[in-house]
Amino acid sequence: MSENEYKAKDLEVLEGLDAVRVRPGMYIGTTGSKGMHHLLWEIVDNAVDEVVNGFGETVEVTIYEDNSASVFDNGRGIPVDIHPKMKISGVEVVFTQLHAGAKFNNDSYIFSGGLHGVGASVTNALSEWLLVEVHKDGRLYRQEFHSPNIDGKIKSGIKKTEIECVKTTDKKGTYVRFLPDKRVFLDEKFQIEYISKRLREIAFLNKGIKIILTDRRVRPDDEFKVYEYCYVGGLKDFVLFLNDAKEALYSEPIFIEDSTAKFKMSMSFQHTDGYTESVFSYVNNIPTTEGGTHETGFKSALTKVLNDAARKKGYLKEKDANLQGEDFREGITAVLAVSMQNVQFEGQTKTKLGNVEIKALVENLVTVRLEEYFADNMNKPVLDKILQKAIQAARVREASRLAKEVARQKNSINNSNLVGKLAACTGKNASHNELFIVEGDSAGGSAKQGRDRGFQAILPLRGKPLNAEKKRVDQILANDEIRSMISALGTGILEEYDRTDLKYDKVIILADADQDGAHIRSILLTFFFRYMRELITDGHVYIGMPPLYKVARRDSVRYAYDDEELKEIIQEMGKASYQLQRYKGLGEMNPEQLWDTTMDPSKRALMRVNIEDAADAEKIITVLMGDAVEPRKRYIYEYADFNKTTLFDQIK
Ligand code: 1YM
Repeated sequence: MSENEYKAKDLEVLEGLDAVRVRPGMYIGTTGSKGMHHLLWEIVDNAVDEVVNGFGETVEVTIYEDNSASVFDNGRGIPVDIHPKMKISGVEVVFTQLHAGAKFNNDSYIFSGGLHGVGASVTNALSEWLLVEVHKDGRLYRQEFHSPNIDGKIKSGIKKTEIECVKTTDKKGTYVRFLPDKRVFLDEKFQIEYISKRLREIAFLNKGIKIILTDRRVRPDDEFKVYEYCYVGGLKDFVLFLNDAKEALYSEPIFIEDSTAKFKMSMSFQHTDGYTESVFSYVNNIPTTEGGTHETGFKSALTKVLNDAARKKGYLKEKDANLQGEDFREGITAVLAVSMQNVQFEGQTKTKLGNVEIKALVENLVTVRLEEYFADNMNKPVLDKILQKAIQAARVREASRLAKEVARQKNSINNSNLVGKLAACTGKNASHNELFIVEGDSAGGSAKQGRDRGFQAILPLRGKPLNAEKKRVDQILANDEIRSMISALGTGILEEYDRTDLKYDKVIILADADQDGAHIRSILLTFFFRYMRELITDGHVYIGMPPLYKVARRDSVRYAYDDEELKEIIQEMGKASYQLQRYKGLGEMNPEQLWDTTMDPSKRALMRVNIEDAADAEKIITVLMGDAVEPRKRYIYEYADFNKTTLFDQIK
């Protein structure tokens, strides 16, 4: 009960502006630097509102040596006449009544920054002193406020003087100067970089208004520093500014602007050759860092219009899936600003626009205007640039998604994928183990029987695996033979490739010594080159060399690996009779023969695939696997000759 009593007593005491001083955090967030700058933003907001609504052109902000700040606008001037109900001047209402002012029930400001806007009275409450000068109807009016310490108690923002006309003037507008209270903010000082950045942002957001910032604090060169911001291009200038150090894909940012009585929208974007997406959004000049309904509307419109265009222009075929929004936003710099009434903020930091009706409003407007823009033949090069970039982004996205998927599923694929295919070896030491990838089931069968199961594993391939050069990564990974291979090796692919997971020291491709076999070897090498390049560069990939001929005499058998060798053997035999067998494929060898000729480490010949120069190798593989038929034929022909050592070093 005593707690409740305390609260009630508390509330009684906290009348008017004194409440602000007791709980400043409730009104300005913090009593640190940010909170102190908030005092300035309250006054700036009022000045900007007046100018943006067409009653003036210029806002001047000045920071003085005593850490006071002033704001001047050349608008109508805050009303100076006596408020009929409150019996005090308009100026006094604005600076002493919490939440007072036109913003809450007045038609002259349609939109106002002031949701932030706890009002100018908070600035007064947390200042040591505050001075207001109003130039109106040829007269200059002045009123002063202060926060004196009376009998050990601080009275916040009470008037020091009545409003009075001090002289005539030929100016119009409102001037407010105040000193943030050191009893609240201690030694915090105004920071010119922070202030200039925000004022520049306000100038970008409010096309054509002029903002002048002067730093009158003594500088080494004894000159005041003056910043001037005025952007006739508005958000378009903002985007150009943000992209200043970047390479744009087209020179003119796209710009859309529209307004009705109760709603205003302005938007601009430009793509760069980078990869980051920078979308900035605002409501009534306030940054909506967490986005919200306006941003969602903009993004859906962009995605829809560009997907439609991609289809119309043939970038997407009928069977192709739509690109995703993020594909169209890769490298984009976009700024979206709306002005509206009854703003609802949501989210963790209350910086997310929640008004649901805004999504459709923005989406429809952006859709219609973008369609118009891209329908214009003049803008075709811009559209092409955007679509090409998005297609490329989608490819990369898809590749990395699949690589991740493979990595994630590595274990589950391993088991389910290899049942009945891989004949594993019993040895567990990867650095001694060998994997034979064998063309065809019958050769696979012989290899399984002929091998040393202690360290040799066999993976037979049925038919030809997919040509990795011609297929997209998803098609490659849908291929059963390739999935078995990935699973058997254990490393994953692309950026997920992990050499420490490799289960074999030697990966030996065993294919027939004919053109078909050469083709399969090429396809496998292309796959390794593109998806497991380190497997090659680490020196794990080998080509097995089965013999072409068997020369048998009564008591001995010899094998020839090419025609040259055959000639030599026959010569050695002299006049003796012999039996000559030409192997048409691995399948013709029985398990013993396959072991003797091709698998036994003490007798076999292997060629290590050695790609010294990856760029060169890619060229060769492109020739091999690309669409040009003639160079491919020529290459396969040479490649089928096992003595060629351009790509492979022969080792014993
Ligand atoms: C340097 C700060 O506060 N300018 C400013 C404020 C007001 C007006 C003009 C104004 C508003 C209206 C009519 C109206 C304000 N007036 C009020 C209130 N600059 C700065 N400039 N005439 C003048 O909204 O109808 C609040 S803000 F409440 F007194 F009308």
